[in-house]
Amino acid sequence: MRRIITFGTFDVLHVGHIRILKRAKAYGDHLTVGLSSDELNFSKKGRNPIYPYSSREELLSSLRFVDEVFMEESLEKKREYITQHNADALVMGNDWEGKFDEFKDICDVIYLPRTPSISTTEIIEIIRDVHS
Ligand code: C2G
Repeated sequence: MRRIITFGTFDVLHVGHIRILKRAKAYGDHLTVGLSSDELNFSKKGRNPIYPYSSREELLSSLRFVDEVFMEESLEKKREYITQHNADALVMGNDWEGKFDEFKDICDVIYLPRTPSISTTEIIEIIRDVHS
């Protein structure tokens, strides 16, 4: 069995998230998602996620191509998480191109093209504009 791991916040779930998760799963048989804690998201993006961790976790766990979700508490713990979850491959969107090459000694590291023209930030801005 080939195990895949990916990481992200997956806030305000959209088709870009669905596509990367589906494509990630296609590289193996089991997909684990390291889902950023609310605190980690705040430290990465300077704002709280729209959906709290429990809702983001419930949404991702409901997807048929996601087998397991755990809380990513620190960006510094990737090596530990990859090892703990026995991952054979780490898959990330290519906004992270090159950033995780240091893990090539313990697993395959694969970057996939992002889905163009959609992001959580853009969705938030559109909704904000509609209401202003
Ligand atoms: N993504 C995508 N296409 C989009 C938007 C996002 O393919 N239009 C991908 C990103 O490349 C990423 C995943 O969806 O692989 C999750 O995106 P985010 O929730 O924005 O994740 P991020 O905040 O980049 O967190 O440790 C790494 C970080 O936790 C990654």
